[in-house]
Amino acid sequence: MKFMATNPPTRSPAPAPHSPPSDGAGAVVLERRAQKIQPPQMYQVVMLNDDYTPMEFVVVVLQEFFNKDREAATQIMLKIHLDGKGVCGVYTRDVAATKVDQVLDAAHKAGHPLQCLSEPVE
Ligand code: TYC
Repeated sequence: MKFMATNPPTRSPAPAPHSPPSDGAGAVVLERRAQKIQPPQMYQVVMLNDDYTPMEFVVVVLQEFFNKDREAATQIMLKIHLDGKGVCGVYTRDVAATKVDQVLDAAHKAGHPLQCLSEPVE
């Protein structure tokens, strides 16, 4: 028996384990695959009440960092004032963390004890 490096293959090679299926005539058929990605975990920025931060400062913070109009900002501020805490907005993790930093920084610079935090949304 003679083996030559130039011998043509007698049958087509087996498809690679993860190559798309072929119809045998050279056409490739792509299978529909189930989507595997999940939406990102969202985080809510929660602001806490205190006895010292002026209401007006909280309203301005809600307008400036959470893009609320004056009416919505006032409603959220009053909810926090009455309930002890309230949600300012819902964001992806890094955006929520940035909002918290911005609020704490602005409050610190203005000499107010305003606190806020971010937490995963259920
Ligand atoms: N309780 C504050 C006051 O009476 C107002 C306030 C509202 C403070 C919301 C913080 O997150 C807050 N001046």
